[in-house]
Amino acid sequence: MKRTSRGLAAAAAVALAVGSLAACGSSDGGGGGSDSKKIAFIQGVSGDEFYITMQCGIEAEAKKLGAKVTTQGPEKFDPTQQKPIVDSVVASRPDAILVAPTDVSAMQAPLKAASDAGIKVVLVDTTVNDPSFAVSQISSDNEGGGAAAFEAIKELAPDGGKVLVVSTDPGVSTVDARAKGFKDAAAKDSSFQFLGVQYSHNEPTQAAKIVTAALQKDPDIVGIFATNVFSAEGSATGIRQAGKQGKVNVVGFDAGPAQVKQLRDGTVQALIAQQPDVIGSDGVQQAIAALDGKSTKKTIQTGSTIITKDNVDGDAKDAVYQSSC
Ligand code: T6T
Repeated sequence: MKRTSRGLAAAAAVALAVGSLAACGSSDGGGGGSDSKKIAFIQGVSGDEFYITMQCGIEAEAKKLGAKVTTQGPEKFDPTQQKPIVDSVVASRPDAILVAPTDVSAMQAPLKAASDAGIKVVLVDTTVNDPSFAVSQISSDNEGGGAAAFEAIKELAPDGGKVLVVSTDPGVSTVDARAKGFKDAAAKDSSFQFLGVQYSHNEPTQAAKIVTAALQKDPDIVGIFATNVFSAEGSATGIRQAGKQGKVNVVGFDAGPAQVKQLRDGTVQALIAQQPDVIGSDGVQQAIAALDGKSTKKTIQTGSTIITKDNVDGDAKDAVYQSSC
């Protein structure tokens, strides 16, 4: 399976945080002198290889273009932790903010306020209900990715059966779109029974519990779609705990090192890797264009790769996310 340049291959066959709550990681990166443009990157959550890889793309591009980058992220993918980080970044007056909003509603006002304060806002990965204030939005084809995940499960379980989605939280634009893409594709095939979406709150232990409980209730589940790094990691743990390794097909979004290990050991059958580095570098380009008074692209869709055991050491090798730059 191949890495698409832009867009999914058709169903592809198969802080400075305030208060005690929101401790956050912070780092400096990128180049530029004292009068270089200042870009603040606010991750959805720190320690997630998806956002670490995005940070690497941002820092590399910023270095090329002579901009200075700072990166911060909340400890949890949670708007109550991300909002104080955004407020504090806005108070520090960067030229541009690249941000992955953790909730479509709760992050609307804080990010609009950033834009109203004259800061160029670029939405990377996730979005908000009304993103009209943003100079650009860059993300994967999340709905198409969900549909591709269903096609992958269908290829692995051609006779159909029960399928379940394990997601993070409702209100997160990306994973909601992935779950919708999967559900809509499953609805078109009467040999499959869609068991619904269950929410792990981005906690692998919770995802594992969801999967073990679901398998106790419906031991004949044929496929599980886990919508991101942590749901996939936990779903695979749940499969192992239930002794269903290789018997239930698991397709996960994202490709962190732990997920790739689970693919190699046969707990997970396919991964849909995004291009977080490209989302990041495109984000820097759009921010700089806006600051230079040039036109920007309102939306940019980046590509993805389906990784299986067959291509993980070949064509798909470079699609695996980084743990550090
Ligand atoms: O899947 C990515 C990202 O696209 C999503 O918005 C949140 O979860 C991840 O960061 C992976 O953990």
